Amino acid sequence: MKIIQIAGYLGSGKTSLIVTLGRSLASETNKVAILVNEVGEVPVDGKVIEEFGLTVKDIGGGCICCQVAGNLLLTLKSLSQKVKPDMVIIEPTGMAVPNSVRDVVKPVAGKLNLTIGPTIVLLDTLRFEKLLGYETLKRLVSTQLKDADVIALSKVDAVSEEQRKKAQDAAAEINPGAKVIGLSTFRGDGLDEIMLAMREITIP
Ligand SMILES: Nc1nc2c(ncn2[C@@H]2O[C@H](COP(=O)(O)OP(=O)(O)OP(=O)(O)O)[C@@H](O)[C@H]2O)c(=O)[nH]1
Ligand SMILES: [Mg+2]
Repeated sequence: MKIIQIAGYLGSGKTSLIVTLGRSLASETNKVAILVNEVGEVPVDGKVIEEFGLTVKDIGGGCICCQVAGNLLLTLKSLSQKVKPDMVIIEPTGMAVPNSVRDVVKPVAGKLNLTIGPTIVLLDTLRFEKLLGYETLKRLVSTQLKDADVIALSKVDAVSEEQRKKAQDAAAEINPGAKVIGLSTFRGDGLDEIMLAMREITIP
């Protein structure tokens, strides 16, 4: 069971991407489980994804990286025993720090037979200047980007080539080691590259 995180700030396009990828991945032979963590009362994203006939386990509550860490582990344990998917895609809340989630998963990887896949962090090209402009937000968004193995510059259909380039430079400055992919879930840009990264990247 390979664990993949699709992270990024609120509204960066995580769920849209996961639903789109989930459809393609589920049409292949392997089973894909999706874990969505919602802050609010109503697990809207869980419902959205359920409509596409994929496995959803909404772990609700606060942030999976801290308060409900126990639940994340229990969820992974029951998935690995009962559902046995090849891939688990985790969408943490937009406020989560991806390495906190990885820190929860890593210690039990051997026992639960988990492979750690890439952390893919979305950077919204429509809003990146705002996000990186406010000091408090900047700290969170930069931390998210630093934890990325892959940075997806999201919504490139909605910005100019110049804006996209600026976002790419900002991403490369914060995390020069990450693979950067231009993404438009709406138009289809970058989806194949992201699928490839999900299959091929394994974190030791
Ligand atoms: N232009 C454009 N908009 C997009 C794209 N993908 C998502 N969006 C829009 O961005 C908004 C947020 O998308 P979501 O997929 O809900 O983002 P999210 O990161 O899951 O949001 P939260 O779970 O609330 O943090 C929605 O209005 C989407 O329609 C894209 O490829 N291009
Ligand atoms: Mg979402």
